[in-house]
Amino acid sequence: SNAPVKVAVTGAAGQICYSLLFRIASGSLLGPDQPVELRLLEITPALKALEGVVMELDDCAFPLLSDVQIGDDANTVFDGVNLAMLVGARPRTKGMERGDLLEANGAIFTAQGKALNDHAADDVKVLITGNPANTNALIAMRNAPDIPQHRFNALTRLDHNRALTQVAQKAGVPVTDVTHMTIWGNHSATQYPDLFHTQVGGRNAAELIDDQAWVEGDFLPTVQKRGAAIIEARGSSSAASAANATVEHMRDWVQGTPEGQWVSMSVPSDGSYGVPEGIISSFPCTVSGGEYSIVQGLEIDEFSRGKIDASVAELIEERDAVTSLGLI
Ligand code: NAX
Repeated sequence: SNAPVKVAVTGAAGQICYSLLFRIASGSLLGPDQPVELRLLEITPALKALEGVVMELDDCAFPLLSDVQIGDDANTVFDGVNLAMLVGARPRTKGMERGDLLEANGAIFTAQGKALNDHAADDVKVLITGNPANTNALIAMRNAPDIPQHRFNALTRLDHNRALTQVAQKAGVPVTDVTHMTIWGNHSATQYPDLFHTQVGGRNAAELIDDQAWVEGDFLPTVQKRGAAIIEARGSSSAASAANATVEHMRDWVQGTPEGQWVSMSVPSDGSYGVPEGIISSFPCTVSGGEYSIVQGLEIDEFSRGKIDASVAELIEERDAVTSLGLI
């Protein structure tokens, strides 16, 4: 049988991981023939709760789960890992300014970037879910100079999936009919879900729906503010859907995207579509052989250009803020 793939997950006692770990261990990430070893990182006060989660993993008797190790030292937990899913982050609490939030997360992602740099396997792929995801990914990437930059991604797949379902419901079709969705920019309320390249049953979604008032007044704000709507309804932030998106992003990054399709991934910009090099921004991507490529040659109209530029401007602001804090 195959040697186990070592998968590191941080924030392992938190709510996203309460779904995520079970999905990984059951084979949703790497398929039904690939054993996995979980390496779970938490802060010291959460280790006891994490032990309880490990008891539940044990109690599932997952055939593919070869081993589980837990700890509060990134250097040990990340040793030899092939995949790293960085979910744990410092949430914004009452009275916290944006700078405080970036600084608190900076401390986490500088340390975890260095630990990955020094201890992860040579083929490591790193996906950041913890918010502010794009900028946390930038911090980790810049603190891991020996790992190729393209191995650092941030999660905008949840936004992508949210947008797919909004379009499917509007068009009255199954979600599988909706393809070529793109989230551009930052995982934040400035993100731009682009309908102009989306297809519904092979037809252009914007033309088929033909309702710009719905696009601007309903579709965009619903997708952009979905996180807040979930909190309002559920009393806590999206967890199972965030875990699902984290699995799907990493699964596609490892196993590839279907021929003729693309997905949204936040990746280090190479300057495509006028997004400045170096920031980690969401693009339409295909994956083959474990390497992603940004889809090239899409026409961007004036409406989309303005929306992409606004979200990119926010990413540049965040980059400048963490630069002046000395985090990158
Ligand atoms: P929870 O607060 O339930 O769990 C976070 C866990 O991370 C806690 O158990 C905490 O102890 C741990 N942690 C904190 N610092 C750590 C460190 N230095 N090393 C290891 N673990 C550490 O949050 P949860 O709901 O699971 O969300 C986790 C993160 O995902 C948050 O930052 C959240 O904002 C972000 N999200 C990102 C989404 C995305 O689409 N990119 C969507 C969902 C979610 O909002």
